[in-house]
Order: sequence, then C-alpha cells, then structure tokens
Amino acid sequence: MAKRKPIPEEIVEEANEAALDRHEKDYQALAGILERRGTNIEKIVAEAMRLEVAVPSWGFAQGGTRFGRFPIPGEPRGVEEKLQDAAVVNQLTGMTPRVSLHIPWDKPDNPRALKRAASELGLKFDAMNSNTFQDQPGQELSYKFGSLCHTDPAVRRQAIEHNIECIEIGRALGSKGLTVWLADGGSFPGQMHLRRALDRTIDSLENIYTALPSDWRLFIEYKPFEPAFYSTVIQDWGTSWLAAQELGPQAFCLVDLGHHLPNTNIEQVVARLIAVNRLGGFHFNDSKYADDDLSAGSIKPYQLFLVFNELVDAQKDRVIRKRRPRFAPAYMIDQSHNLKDPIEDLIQSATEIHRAFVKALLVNRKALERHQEDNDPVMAERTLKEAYETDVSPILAEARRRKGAALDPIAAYRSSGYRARAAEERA
Ligand SMILES: [Mn+2]
Repeated sequence: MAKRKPIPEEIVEEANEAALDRHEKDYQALAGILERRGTNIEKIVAEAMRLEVAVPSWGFAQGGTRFGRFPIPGEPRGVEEKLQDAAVVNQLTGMTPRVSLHIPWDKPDNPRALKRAASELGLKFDAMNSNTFQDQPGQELSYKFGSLCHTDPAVRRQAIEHNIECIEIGRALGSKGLTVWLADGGSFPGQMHLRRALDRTIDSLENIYTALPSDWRLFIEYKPFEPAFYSTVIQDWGTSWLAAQELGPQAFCLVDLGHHLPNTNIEQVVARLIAVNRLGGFHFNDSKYADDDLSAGSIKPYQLFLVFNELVDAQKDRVIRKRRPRFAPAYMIDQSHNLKDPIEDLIQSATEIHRAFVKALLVNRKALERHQEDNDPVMAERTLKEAYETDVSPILAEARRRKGAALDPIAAYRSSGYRARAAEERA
C-alpha cells in the first residue's frame, strides 16, 4: 500500500462516514435481491475487489482537439506530478495501481528514481507506449510517410530503435509490456503498396520482438483510419492477429474500443481473439462517431457490459482455464479530456469499467447456456438483461470501502480540494 497518500486519510474517512448509513441500507437491499436469485453478494464483492485497470500517463494533462485546448489550473507539469494525480485516482477507487507511460511525452530523466517515486505513492508501471506517429524536436528522420512501414530502411531503423529504447526504460521501471500503435498508412489510393507496407511493418516488428525480455508481452494495437484516411497498415484485429502470429507467442492483439468502424460487434472480436489465444488487452474509452476518446461507458454502456460478458465467460470456462491458466488481458484506460477534470474523468471511467465487470459476474451462465442450447433468444437475452439491469453500485462501493478507498470517489475528491491545492502548488 501507499506510504504517502496524496489526499489526507481523514478526508476520505469523513466522506465515507457521511455516506455510510445509506450505503449499508442499499447494500443489504441488493444482498436480498441477489440472494433470491441464488447469488451470494459476498462472493461477488470478493471478485469485484480483484479488478484492476491501468491509467495512462497522457490522461492527466488536459487534453484537447486539433481545434483547441482549454487548460485548467493545477495541471501536472511533469511526469512526477502526473504520478501524484494517478495516486489520487488509485486512493479513491482502489483499483488503478498501475500507470501506463508514454515515451517520449513522459520520458523520465532517471527511470529508477521515477520507479522509487511511484513506489512511495503505491504505484507501479504498466505497458510502455512508443510513439512513431509524430516527429520529435531534433529527430533526424521524419515519420511523415510512415515509421515501421517506411520505404527507407533508415527510417524503419530509427523507429525500431525508439521502440527498443522504450523497452529499456520499461525494464528499469518494472514494466512487462510494450504497446505499439502505428499511424502508418496512406491517405490516397496508390500512395503505398498495400502488401509491401505490411511486409515491411512485420519485418520491423520482428526486430522489436527480438529485443523483448522473455517475461514481456508485445501488444499490437489496430485502428481503421485516422490519421491515415485511405489505408492504415494495421487496420483491424485480423491484421493485428496476422502480425502476432508471425512474431511469436509473446505477441498479442490490443483492442482499443474506439478503434473500430461504427457498429462493429466488438464483443465478437473479443471472443475471436480469446479463441485464438491472442487477446492481449484493452484500451478502454467510448465513442459516438470514431476515435472520440470519451469516458468509458459514457455512450455505450451495454457494449462495455457485453465485452466483459465475454471476458468473464472465458475466465470461468474450464477448457480455457485448463489450456492457459494465465488468461489475464491487460486492462488500460486510453482517453483524453477536453472538458472534465482528468482526475474525475478517470475516476468515472474506472468506475464504469468496474460496473460492467461486476454486472458480467451476475450473469446466470448455466441458465444462459441452457437457453442457447434450446435456441430460445427471448430467455437468453432476458438472462443477460437481468444482470445488466441490476444496479450494482453498492457492490462497487463496498469493494472500494474494503480496500480503504472511497464509497463515493467523486464526492470525496471534490471535498478534498485537491485540484485547488494543486493549482497553488503548481502555479
Ligand atoms: Mn489506444
């Protein structure tokens, strides 16, 4: 646990005391509802306490769009202050003990010192994120026409070396994974040779894969379009899977919920990747139109539930557990914030991910399987909806309370005055 709490513990305790009476009543009421269904609430709370999701280092500064950015007072000025803000989210939610670091945006001068600073705040490091989608000041060669796919071997070499540097920094920080997302692609038909661009990308990824420590995973993220508007090299889960197959057993596909064309059945993509044992992890966020980077669960909470329904189903599947006892996708949040206080937005997202997971735990899987075998779509759907429509807020709150976190994290955060204090200290 954290040696240093960014918000004084008395403040969280006071906020919890104010909410305790109502919480206990709600919890008992829900326990009764679940008991009638044959579900023991204590078992669900115990499972709920085990969910963890990583937060992105880039999510703590106020984001923006290409049209504008509206800074708020008290934003973190560097990676150390981002860690402090991450510790606030973890202190109040009890479920975000790891930070996913972006290089070079949050490149530490001294990785070992940063690891110590994180440890004092009760934090560790999740997957590293490389960046070959923009040119950095002083960079020798440009990524304007691609990085790992570039026609010039010198550009590919530079991009490979950057990824290897990310692995080295990550080793010093105690990370166990590297996420590669590529903007590589073309905006006009004919601009790039579609097959050769992928061949060169996989060849470059092989160079990175070779540098991967044996206990690391490589996550290959896909995205259909933007910034490339005609063809993206790794555009979907099929191409990501193909690349992972070429590389070897430490390579996995990463599902960013915002990186799908509208109406894609993402839960089915998840089921497919589980079936071929290449589901590496998630970037959670939500979207209405494209890669909107909105708070997880803010637009399509039912979709988020259906994704977790596949994950919980796989976790409880005896065949899958036997074949691969370490089925453990990496859960990360990937979103940026233009309107909300980033700390509040990450608290909201973590809570909605938690909610979708706990609702998925409530699905009566035996009944669902029976209805599927009987080809009864009405009862099968009703079984899912019974879980989805259950208000599991008291379970989430109880899981947080037992971890020493906040019954109501947003209320505790607002009563703490943390942002106003940060605005003074970070002026
Ligand atoms: Mn992402």
